[in-house]
Amino acid sequence: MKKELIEKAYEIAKERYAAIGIDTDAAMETLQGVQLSLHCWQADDVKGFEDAGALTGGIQATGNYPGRARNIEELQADIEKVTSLIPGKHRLSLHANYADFRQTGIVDRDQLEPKHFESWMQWAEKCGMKLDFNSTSFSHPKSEDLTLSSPKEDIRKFWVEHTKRCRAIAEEMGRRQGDPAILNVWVHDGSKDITVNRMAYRANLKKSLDEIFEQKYDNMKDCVESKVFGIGLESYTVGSNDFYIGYAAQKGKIVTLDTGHFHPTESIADKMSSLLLFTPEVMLHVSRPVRWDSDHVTIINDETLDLTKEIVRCDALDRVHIGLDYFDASINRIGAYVIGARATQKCLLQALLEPLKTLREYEAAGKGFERLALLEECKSLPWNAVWDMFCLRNGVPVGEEFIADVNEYEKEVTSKRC
Ligand code: RNT
Ligand code: ZN
Repeated sequence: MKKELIEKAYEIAKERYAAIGIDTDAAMETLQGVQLSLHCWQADDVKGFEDAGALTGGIQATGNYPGRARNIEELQADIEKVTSLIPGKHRLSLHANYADFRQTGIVDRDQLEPKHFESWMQWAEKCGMKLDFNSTSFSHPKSEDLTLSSPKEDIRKFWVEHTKRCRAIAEEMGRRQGDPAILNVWVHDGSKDITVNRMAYRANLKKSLDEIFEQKYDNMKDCVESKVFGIGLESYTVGSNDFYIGYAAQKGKIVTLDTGHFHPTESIADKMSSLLLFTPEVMLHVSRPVRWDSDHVTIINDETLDLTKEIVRCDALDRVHIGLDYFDASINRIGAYVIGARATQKCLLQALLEPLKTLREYEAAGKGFERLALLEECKSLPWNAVWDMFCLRNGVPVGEEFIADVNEYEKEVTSKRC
């Protein structure tokens, strides 16, 4: 795209926004500081490198588009490609089943140590990327319907040990990168059919979490992710929203809100201002549920816009960690990353360009018509010219130009994987 055209459009947009009291350069500066936590698992349909077989835990990556990453080198190459097409600096969120066993030999999940992620840490440092981490209690022979909440003590202990080790790995990542690594704990635990032991399993989960979190760390942060239901686990989810909100509020832990893990018309955006009053920070898994937790690629839609606006309206950019979580195996996977990450950033930019001061003045004065009118007008202000300028300044493709880059990478790299 012509540089002059982008600059011209930006100058006009800048003036247009200035007229409503918005500094577009300041908005871009703020956006520059927001690091998304890119999920490693879009590249390979959540398979990981343990050769564990089918994806379990009630989640599903549907589609069979060719070219998924089959090993660490391919996954790293894909992530490097993705980040070259997204403005700004971002983090990578690894799952525990993506350990590198090439130097160490394979160990089970209750034996994982930082050394199994050494090559990831070195690679991340080389790329200037910080890491986040996730325990993995699915896709494993000991992954029964219940893991951390299991009444079978050997099973429960195995997963407690696994999760403890994940915290130690996150601590090492955080120490090395000089910035806490976020450890997300999501377990699928639940029941397909009616259970008459809801309380007992939840008590087990609480006990397990207490054991897991006993050790204090300085370079990692814990978060817990709830869910409504998983496939084959439709009747009961041990780690429900109420369970984790209660737990996190009591213990000072972070709640992970996955936008696909609530009832279809429930507003996740509305949860921000409540959670932020009672828990230290919030972690997000930005996704796009279509009828269920389908993990479609994130796009600009009302849900994502509402969410980013709430973060900005709560003045909470420094307390909210924005991770992505979707896995679409039906389209080019690199493209899926780029679309979702850029869409999230575009929503954030629109949030940052909101004339909040004026809107709040209207609201305080009871001027409902004026507030609604300005909110409506904002929707069609030239935020996209600011976005184009943001991409230009970051040296990444502007507008739809990245389609050609993704296709080129497919031609040269991913199409050769079989
Ligand atoms: C599953 C949760 C969880 C997973 C990842 C792979 O419903 O959203 O975050 O997507 O752990
Ligand atoms: Zn999630």
